[in-house]
Amino acid sequence: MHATSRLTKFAAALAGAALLGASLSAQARELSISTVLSDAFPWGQAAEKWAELVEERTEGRITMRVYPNAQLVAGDQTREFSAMRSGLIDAAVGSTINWLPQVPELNLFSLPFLLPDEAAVDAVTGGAAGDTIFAAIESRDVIPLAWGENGFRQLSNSRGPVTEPADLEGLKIRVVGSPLFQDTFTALGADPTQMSWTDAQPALTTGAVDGQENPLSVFDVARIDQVGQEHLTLWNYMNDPLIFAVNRQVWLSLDEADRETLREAALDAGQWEIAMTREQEAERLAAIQARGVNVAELTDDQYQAFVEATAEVHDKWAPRIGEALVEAAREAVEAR
Ligand code: X2X
Repeated sequence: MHATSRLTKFAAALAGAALLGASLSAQARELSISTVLSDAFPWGQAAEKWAELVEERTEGRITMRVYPNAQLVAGDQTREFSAMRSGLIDAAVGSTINWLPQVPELNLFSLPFLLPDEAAVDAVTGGAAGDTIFAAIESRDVIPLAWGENGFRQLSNSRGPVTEPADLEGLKIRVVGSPLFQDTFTALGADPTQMSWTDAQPALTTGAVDGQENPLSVFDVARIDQVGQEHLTLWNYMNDPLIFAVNRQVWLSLDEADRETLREAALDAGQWEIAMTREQEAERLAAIQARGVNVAELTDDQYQAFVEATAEVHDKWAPRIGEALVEAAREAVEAR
């Protein structure tokens, strides 16, 4: 009798503890955020900022843990979107270049010389074209929340100055993402080869490739000058926006208030990171030049020669991206 009642009390206490545990775990969440670059770069800092704001605004109830270097997809950055779509990754701050194999509309940003300056980028991401892109992502089970920016991608190589298409003749250039990049660099007479960022650095070091293209922040932080890339061309041939996003199931599992918190935090972190990336461009360029890199800026005529040499890439890719989307982007750029 005595023993039974003690047992009953013990069982009740156990059940109570389990209930408490269940309700706590229903509230406390840890979400993974994938990035390609670490917090040594603005890109990784964008993800850390998002995590920090969410943790602060949910008083620690939602923790977002950043996994840099595409480690959740074993370095294969072009699989990040699929992994997020299937739920292997909860969230990501990702580049349109890495997600475009699964979301063809994202090739828009890689159309060569479509977006000449920051105002053009903002007009596209902030307008009807940006809405279409977000809808395209959402139709693939991923909820996009905000834009960030890796930056304008500039060309570097170990061979010599590049100021006209003929200078690229035969240069082996590392590219990532999609066949669009193959087409652009082939149209310019270069020899493009596709590989991940993890593989790119050794390939530059050994001279397996002659050149690469990345924003100034990446060139600067990764010390690309130290792997023999002595020549840099500022040509703004494409901008590489980042997108903050969450897997749809994860999103649906959150209540309204938490969704709003995640969205607001992503918007704030994105704005903060875009402003920082742009502000730092001048000092990064100065640092790169101070290390002895030979920097070429294009005259209007030289720029125009690159535009003309890659016009065929627009003709080929506009139908694949969506004519209406490309047109909306062009209009936004014109009207900026
Ligand atoms: O791989 C690259 O070049 C990088 C780091 O810029 C991207 O992830 C698109």
